[in-house]
Amino acid sequence: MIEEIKNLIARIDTFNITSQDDLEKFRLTYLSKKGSISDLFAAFRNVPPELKKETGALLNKLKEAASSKYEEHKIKLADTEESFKGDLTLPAEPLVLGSRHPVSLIRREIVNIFSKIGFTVAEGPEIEDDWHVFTGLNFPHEHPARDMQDTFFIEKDPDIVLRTHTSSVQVRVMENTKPPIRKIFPGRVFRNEAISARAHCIFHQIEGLYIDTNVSFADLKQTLMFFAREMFGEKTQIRLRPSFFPFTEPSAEMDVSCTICGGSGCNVCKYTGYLEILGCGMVDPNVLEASGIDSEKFTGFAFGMGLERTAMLKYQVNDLRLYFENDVRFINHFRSSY
Ligand code: 2U9
Repeated sequence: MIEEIKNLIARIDTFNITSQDDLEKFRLTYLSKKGSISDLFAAFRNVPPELKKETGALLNKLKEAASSKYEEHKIKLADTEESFKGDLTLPAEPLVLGSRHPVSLIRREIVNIFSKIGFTVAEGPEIEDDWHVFTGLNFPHEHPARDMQDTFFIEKDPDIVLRTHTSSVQVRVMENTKPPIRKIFPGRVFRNEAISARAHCIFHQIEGLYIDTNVSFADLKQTLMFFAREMFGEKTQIRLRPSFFPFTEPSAEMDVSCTICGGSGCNVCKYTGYLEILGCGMVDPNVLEASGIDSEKFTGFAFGMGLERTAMLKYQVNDLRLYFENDVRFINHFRSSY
């Protein structure tokens, strides 16, 4: 059997493969189930024990020689025109290109706008502890946002939650950075809500934080005006309405003049001329102190907006669920944008 294997190795070496037919003949002769190598492996069972080691090694060498010669010629032949059986006159398969998700487009646009006035991006964990999501942000212990209805808790440890806002990243930055701080915080957030056209249990936010000496409400207003005009056009008007958030004092909600009618009134803005876009305010001194920032020396402003909501205003797509279904027919509407 040893001689037979050696002969086969030599024959494989000299076997001439110049066409697909030769390649198939080679495969059938040596490598197929009914080929000679398979027969030899079957016969190996009857080889006396003292010859098994030498015969086995040679058999493996034979198989390796045949397989590598086959693969090498298969690739070579695939590259030659002779092997091509298709019709070169047929039109090419269309290239299926992906496109950016509208939420990614909005995120990029907002990041670019704020980067023009010195804001840089910071990101942080989606799974957080109670301190960074609530306590460090001046949420009283009995605040309804902590309720199981609003927050996803980890069953085994109620101290661990899925963040309900990206403000937790701001707390982390304040703990680790000395002012001045001028950052924006994009990210995914989670709230225990039933899914509908207007609400989803996962959505995206972008928040901003500016802390320095002498930061005033006028700075906040000017920054947000700059943002609104860059985002929605230079004729955009803004309107601030008083509001309340545990982490800012005073707090406000900002509207922009309607992106459809420009403020004259239409059914999108319900004839008010304005659309709500974000919340904002001066960072509460308790929040600064909780993260080790001297509230006598420093003041700051913060703001936050939902990316899906901003995309809705910009692209006039009013069903939130569309942003999460990843239907390419929806996504491809945004192919030419930006
Ligand atoms: C720190 C201090 C202050 C961030 C702010 C809002 C107002 C706000 C909502 C808009 C729509 C969230 O996506 S939404 O539901 N956000 O109204 N966010 S001020 O204030 C902070 C954050 C962190 C340390």
